[in-house]
Amino acid sequence: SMQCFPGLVLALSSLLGALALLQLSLYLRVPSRYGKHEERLCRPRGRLPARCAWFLQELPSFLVPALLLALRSPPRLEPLGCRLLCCLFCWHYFYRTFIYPFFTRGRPFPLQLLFFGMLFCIYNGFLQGYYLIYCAEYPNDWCTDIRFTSGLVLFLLGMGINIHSDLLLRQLRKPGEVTYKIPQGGLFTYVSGANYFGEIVEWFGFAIATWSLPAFAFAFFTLCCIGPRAYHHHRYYLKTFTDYPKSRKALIPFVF
Ligand code: NDX
Repeated sequence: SMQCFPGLVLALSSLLGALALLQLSLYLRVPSRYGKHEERLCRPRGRLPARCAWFLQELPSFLVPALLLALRSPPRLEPLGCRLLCCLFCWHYFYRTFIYPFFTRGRPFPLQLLFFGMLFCIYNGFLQGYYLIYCAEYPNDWCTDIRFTSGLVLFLLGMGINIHSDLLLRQLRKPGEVTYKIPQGGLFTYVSGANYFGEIVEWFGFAIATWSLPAFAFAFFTLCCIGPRAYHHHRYYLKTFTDYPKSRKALIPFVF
């Protein structure tokens, strides 16, 4: 049966870090081409309804670690920290796979990006799940360690911000509408990328709570992936709406 190969964890985490840097260099200048940054809107072929696309894309991030957790024999019961942390990861992706897509009012999503997105979710789902279930060693009182508790608080706070902000975005449209408006309320009062800010806080919280290389690599990847996107959203709003709130920042309240 499977066992822990520390070299594999190190290799996969390093590659994730390298992918993060690649993303940063690719997407600082030009945004990734989906949503408001897709140029040719009138080409329906090669795109899937947002609902199916987000479901298919995010499913592996839920399924892979959930299966790893369920299928491990003998089941890993000790310490509690490992299972709790793995469940946190699955909980986020349960939301992202089974709840978020069914309410989204987003535009159809490009198939090509869907394909890469899915590959990414398989890769990262495996890395996080494999590490937590087969490799991670925590003392039995990890649940009371300051890293676990503060990381958990950040994770929950970030998740709350992320879900609330995505809800505010959704409410900007009636069903069937695909136009863009100025987001209002919640953290959108301070930043254009409130949902992204929440997601980034969430994964840095997860990294602190697990205190692990794979989770820090993923948090860094998230930052490099959606950080630039927040900046491009911000520029798009400033260009599109002359009455866009001047004090609003791109990603980090009051800072940037
Ligand atoms: N999916 C993570 N890279 C990504 C898909 C794309 O979960 O090849 C990363 C994720 C993938 C990416 C994923 C990984 C890297 C890929 C990339 C494609 C290329 C890239 C594979 C997997 C790649 C290399 C080179 C390394 C191989 O019509 P619409 O869709 O614009 O509508 C939007 C609506 N909305 C508005 N409505 C009215 N008025 C407005 N002003 C509006 N503004 C927006 O709201 C949407 O329906 C909705 C949200 O839109 P938006 O643009 O704010 O968020 P979006 O980017 O769609 O993300 C949705 C949520 C959000 O909560 C975000 O935090 C989370 O997913 N997310 C997204 C991306 C990655 C990620 C989390 C993570 O890294 N943790």
